[in-house]
Amino acid sequence: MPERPLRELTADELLAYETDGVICARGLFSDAWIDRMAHAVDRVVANPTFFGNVVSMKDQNFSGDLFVWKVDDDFRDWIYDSPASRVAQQVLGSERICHFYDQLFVKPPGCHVPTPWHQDITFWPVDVECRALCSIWITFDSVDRAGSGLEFVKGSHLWTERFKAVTPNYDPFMLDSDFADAPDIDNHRDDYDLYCPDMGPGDCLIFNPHVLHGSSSNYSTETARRAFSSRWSGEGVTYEDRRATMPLLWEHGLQTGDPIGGSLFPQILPHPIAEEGERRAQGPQPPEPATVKAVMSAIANRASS
Ligand SMILES: O=C(O)CCC(=O)C(=O)O
Repeated sequence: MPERPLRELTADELLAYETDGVICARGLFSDAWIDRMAHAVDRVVANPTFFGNVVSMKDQNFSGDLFVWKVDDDFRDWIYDSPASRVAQQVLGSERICHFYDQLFVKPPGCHVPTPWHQDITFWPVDVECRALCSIWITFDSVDRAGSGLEFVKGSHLWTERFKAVTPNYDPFMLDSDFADAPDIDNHRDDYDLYCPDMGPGDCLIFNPHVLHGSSSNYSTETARRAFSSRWSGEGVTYEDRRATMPLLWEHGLQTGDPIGGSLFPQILPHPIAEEGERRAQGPQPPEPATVKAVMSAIANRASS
């Protein structure tokens, strides 16, 4: 069973999550977890997964990766053993917690790749009005705004607009949706209640899937900005087969309207389900070449149509 966090979130933090859509929480994870995952991030950056090679921008030193837990044992253990699921359980107030997926965002010193302003929900193959999801973004370095600290528009999770998913490389596949462009926050910064806390290694941001957020280039010439998000789903989140959402490279067996769960989105709390984790427990599970081929050719067809 997952470990308990070093402390529970306070009532004030839980209230701020509801009103602002984001909180910065410190002191939840042990040094052992922080060290272990910092090393794991370095290893994955040096040996990206198939997905990592697709989403990284190697010529600009930006490394991204997704669903790393399927092939890397430290990331798998983060899901099953670390306190992250329990933190999500507290934030979402949900007894059942499934792991949704993990995503790396690594910007070495001088990596001039901003993350455009976006809402996460439109990236994901779920009903866009589902609220019982959260991300836990953990940094392994000291970050501030100029060092590509993640920045949020407080309260924007309550807006009714849904915006286009925009990736750091402006992937045309993701942009091919009917949602509106995100507002031009950077040129109207005074119009918004912006939040970008200075953070140290092991601090995390916990945020709502509808809150607008983004980050600048890493302007530091000395400090790397290594971070990853683990994303969690509570009760009532349903799968939706919608275009312009992140491709899923593993069979999941879900149809539109089904609750999130199963071998790609395993339940962790109140307890893991043996059959869901069975295949992964036997060893790394890279995607099947046939599934990758089918997904990549669907993307290429959309891009050219
Ligand atoms: O780290 C970043 O620059 C982006 C993170 C992000 O957008 C997310 O985790 O949802």
